[in-house]
Amino acid sequence: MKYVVALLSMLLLSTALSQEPDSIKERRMRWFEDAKLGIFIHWGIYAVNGIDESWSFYNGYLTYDEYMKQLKGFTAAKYDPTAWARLIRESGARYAVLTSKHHDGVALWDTRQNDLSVVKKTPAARDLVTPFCAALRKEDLKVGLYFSHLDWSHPDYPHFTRTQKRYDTDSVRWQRFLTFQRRQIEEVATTFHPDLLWFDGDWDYSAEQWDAKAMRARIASWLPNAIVNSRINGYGDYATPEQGVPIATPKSRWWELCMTINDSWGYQGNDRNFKSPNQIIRIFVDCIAMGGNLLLDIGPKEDGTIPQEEVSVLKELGRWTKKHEDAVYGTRAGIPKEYFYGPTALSKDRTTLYLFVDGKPNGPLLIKGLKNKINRVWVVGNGTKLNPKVMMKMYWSQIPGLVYIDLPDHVLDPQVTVIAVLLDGPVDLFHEQ
Ligand code: FHN
Repeated sequence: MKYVVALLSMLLLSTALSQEPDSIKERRMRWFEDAKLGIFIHWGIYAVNGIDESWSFYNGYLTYDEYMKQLKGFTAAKYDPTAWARLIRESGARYAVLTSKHHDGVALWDTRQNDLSVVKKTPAARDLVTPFCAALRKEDLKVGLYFSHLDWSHPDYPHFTRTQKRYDTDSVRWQRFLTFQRRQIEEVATTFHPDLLWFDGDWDYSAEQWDAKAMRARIASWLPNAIVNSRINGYGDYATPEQGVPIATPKSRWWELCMTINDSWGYQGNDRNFKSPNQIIRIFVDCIAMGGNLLLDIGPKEDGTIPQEEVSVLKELGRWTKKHEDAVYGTRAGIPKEYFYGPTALSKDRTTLYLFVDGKPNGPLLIKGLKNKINRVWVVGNGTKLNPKVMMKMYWSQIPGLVYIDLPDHVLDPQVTVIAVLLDGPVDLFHEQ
């Protein structure tokens, strides 16, 4: 009887989810859409040798046993979640996502489903997720937890490495794995109550094989207000482009670019290819201008310390976001590039247009096709009032004049300067008939 009730409630929930009114989803997504910036944290035993997370044994760069020897070196000896949360807050991020379990199957919490956790198998010998969640919440940050559906260590997961499969089709073993996966997700959901579940590793099997629809309904029953990313076979809430800044605005209303700060997700001491603050801020601006979020990844060392290069980047990112917070948090995608040759954003009521200016312009800024009257123009975070000049407005033409804005050198930000243009109402752009 209990099973029948559970099945029925699942069916009801999955129907309700598939018919979730836009207004309810919009409310659920609002903090995410306003947040703009999150910090991704890949932390696991792969930091011990400083090698690719999970992939290094899957791709055969070293044997599984060699990879798992890293368990003995993972200490979390200097893990300070309060300091992490304060740095994340200082970076301007409004949420963070920690890898609770990557494809290698090593859980960062005291899972009851098996012994493969940092609690039971490493010198860290404690749950690292609970203090992470508590520290984030103390800093008024939203909590995200990454979870890998696939688990290359689990004896019932069909894939072991790129060249070795445990089995092809064995419904008993696959169902046993699905039960394991479901129970671990339930642990993560009902123990930590994350605001965001960041799934990964759904690519080996279809939504039907993963029973993704029912899983999404279960998550809704455990966490009715939680947001779920796209990597649950099409049953997620938002798109997750990875590493490459989208060239065109993604079709999904909600999306988040996840990107490494150098070229590695986890800590790799040999990877010195850190992006500069200017490169990261300009990528972040591109995401804001296209109405999306940036999830910037850091990789703490095995002892829990965050590499100094990453701390420095997060601090400069924080300086910039704090100075320009009006043009970041709560804004929406800007106007098409035909009207201003650069990234722009709009206030929620669409009456303030923000222009993002890279470097030092060689002449005045130019806005075309703006039908609005301009009430005021100023430099965000600096306050200097600027004087727009409208030229080429012909009395006989419908085409709006050209708006020129001179930008004096002393107002320029060392990274990206932001100009606010207060309009006489919601932005109104001229369109050729
Ligand atoms: O395979 C993982 C990879 O290790 C990393 O965790 C990224 C982060 O988005 N996700 C997968 C690759 O898409």
